[in-house]
Amino acid sequence: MAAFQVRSKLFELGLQTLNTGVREFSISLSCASKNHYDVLVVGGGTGGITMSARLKRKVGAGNVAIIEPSERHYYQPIWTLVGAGAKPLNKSGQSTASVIPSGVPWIKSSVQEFDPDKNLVRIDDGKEVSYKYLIVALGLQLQYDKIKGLPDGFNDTKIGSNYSVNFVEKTWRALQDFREGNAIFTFPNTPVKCAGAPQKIMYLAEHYFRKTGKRSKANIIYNTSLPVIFGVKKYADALLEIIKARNIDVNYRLNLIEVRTDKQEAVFEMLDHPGETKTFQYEMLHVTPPMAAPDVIQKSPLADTQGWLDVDKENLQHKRYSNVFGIGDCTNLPTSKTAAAVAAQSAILSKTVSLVMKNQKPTHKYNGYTSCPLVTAYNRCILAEFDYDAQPLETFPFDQGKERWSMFHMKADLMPPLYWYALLKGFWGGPGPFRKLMRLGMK
Ligand code: FAD
Ligand code: UQ1
Repeated sequence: MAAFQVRSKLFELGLQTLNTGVREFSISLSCASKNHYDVLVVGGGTGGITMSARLKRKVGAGNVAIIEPSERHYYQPIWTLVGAGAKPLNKSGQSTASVIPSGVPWIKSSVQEFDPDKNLVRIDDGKEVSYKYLIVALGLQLQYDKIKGLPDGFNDTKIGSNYSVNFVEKTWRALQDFREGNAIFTFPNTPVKCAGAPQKIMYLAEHYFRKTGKRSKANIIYNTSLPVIFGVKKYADALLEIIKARNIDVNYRLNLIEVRTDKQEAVFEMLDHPGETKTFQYEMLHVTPPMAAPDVIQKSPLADTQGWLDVDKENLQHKRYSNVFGIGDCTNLPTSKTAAAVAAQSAILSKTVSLVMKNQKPTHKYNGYTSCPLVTAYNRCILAEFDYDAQPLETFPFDQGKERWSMFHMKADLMPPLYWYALLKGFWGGPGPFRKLMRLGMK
């Protein structure tokens, strides 16, 4: 029996090697020779990999290609816990080669220019890749350099940022090194991905200081550009109660513009008092950087006036180029930018693309579903889920506005496998069907 198991494992490994070999061959072959694809996916992050898996099933592997420059694909949502020292960074990434659906050619390059009137994109070496249908999934750009003193300031061990693979471990260092003074957490004056993440790390820090006996020496301060703590009233009310109970200071309409590491000072502009600033001394600083659409979209005819990919909010088709579609953080969909939103969008977008391919009108409608697991301690989480109207759209048959142990474990232990083995494989379109099932017979 044991010998049989060993033999079958060896056989499996052999097949895997063979598969990898064939795949690598097909990648290099296609890179070298082919420059036209029925479906071209640009960006191999959450949305790009998910859509290529779904579209491969529709049109066949050889007819879909992905353009993506990075060697590694990251599960960014876990960085909240990496920054708090609760998960290791190395488990958050896998090689890009391993997440690209088998047989789908990987063009390892960056898109430098969109030319949608000619149905093509230009990549690093000036080469043109043309398409019949284009899926844009380029995510967004982090703009640390818009804050004076950054990114160099990250050399100071008191500053961290969960938003970047390069700086997330610095958050954990700063937490551990904290002795006495202000622990400051910021929210910028731009759209961001996962709008809850800038404050999740603050609740974790507060809990960490309590666990390590440093709480009485810490002033915890949340300086946000927004006029509210969170955009959905139900969850905002719950968060404000936690903030009060944990003695956290919140300052609204403050935007970080400068970091002076030599004096440990953070300078904020007062958005409601133009020209005025407020300076805070910090012992620890967590920076959420300004964010924007990638430059390559901003300078293209695909952008809206703010630079985001201009798509229809219901069917995700580009508003002017009917063979172009968008998903995820790079779009101007008026909802919170999350992987959960990408999941729900992917189910709609694959139906939209199928119908457009058959010259039919898209019929399925995205309702703006998004979700933000608001981690409020090392063992507690409020699972926010809502739609375009900022109305709660909850999956579970209990009040998700309460901090729960179960929701923490869902975030920390169930979401990563759901991401790697269901979403990226094109089998997870969000919890919509489960919501209906769980709420059967309820209001
Ligand atoms: P990305 O996954 O960022 O992918 C964009 C891809 O495009 C990248 O691979 C990039 O290399 C590539 N690219 C960029 N420019 C080019 C170019 N010119 N040419 C070719 N390729 C290019 N979401 C949740 O649902 N729940 C959470 O709890 C959560 N927490 C988060 C916590 C943190 C700290 C962070 C940072 C994010 C969190 N998110 C969360 C958000 C989630 O990770 C993103 O919304 C999601 O990854 C967006 O997917 P995307 O495909 O739009 O962009
Ligand atoms: C989700 O679908 C998703 O994408 C895989 C996330 O990103 C990691 C999430 O954080 C959440 C909360 C969801 C929604 C899933 C359920 C089961 C409510």
